Amino acid sequence: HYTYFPGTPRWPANKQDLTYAFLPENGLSDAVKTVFGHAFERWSEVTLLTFTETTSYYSADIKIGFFTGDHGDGEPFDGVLGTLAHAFSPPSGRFHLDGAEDWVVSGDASTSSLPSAVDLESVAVHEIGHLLGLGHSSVEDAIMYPTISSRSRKVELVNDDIQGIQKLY
Ligand code: TQI
Ligand code: ZN
Ligand code: ZN
Repeated sequence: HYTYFPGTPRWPANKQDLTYAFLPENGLSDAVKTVFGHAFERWSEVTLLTFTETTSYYSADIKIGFFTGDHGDGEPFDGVLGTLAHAFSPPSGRFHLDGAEDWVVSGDASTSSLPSAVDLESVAVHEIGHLLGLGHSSVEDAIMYPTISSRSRKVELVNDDIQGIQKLY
């Protein structure tokens, strides 16, 4: 079953149209940005929320960046595997990914030559759930279940995820 963060934080009702931006210093490719776009779409398809990319990092509601090691928020990244990413509860909008991971942007992590390959869209869909206010789910198939088998792809919301987000928004 789905959960929420303590106090059930959510984006305000008058803020259904959210913007997101990528940390300019990361210089991300269009291919990487497209993966995040698809991940946001999975949540906008089942809610009244919309997600629009903006080039203004500092005014965006959701700020996406890749960082390595200590990056100033008290939750340092740990190199390959371990913590892959973290996102904070609403209305923080901070979405950080570990730049040390072997992110798979297109193609199939399960057939990667790297044993540490991690599917970017799978992690993005999960972290966006956190950004919107979902905690972890006890349903194994749910996007918000707290583990993912290595080198696997899990990007489809299941009923539990959908019920959780639709009750919130
Ligand atoms: N990052 C953890 C996560 O996003 C961070 C975390 C731990 C957390 N406890 C939390 C976030 C409680 C919010 C609330 O769950 S992670 C997965 C999964 C991670 C893990 O790097 O371990 C995914 C990131 F679910 F597969 F284990 C993405 Cl999909
Ligand atoms: Zn961080
Ligand atoms: Zn999580």
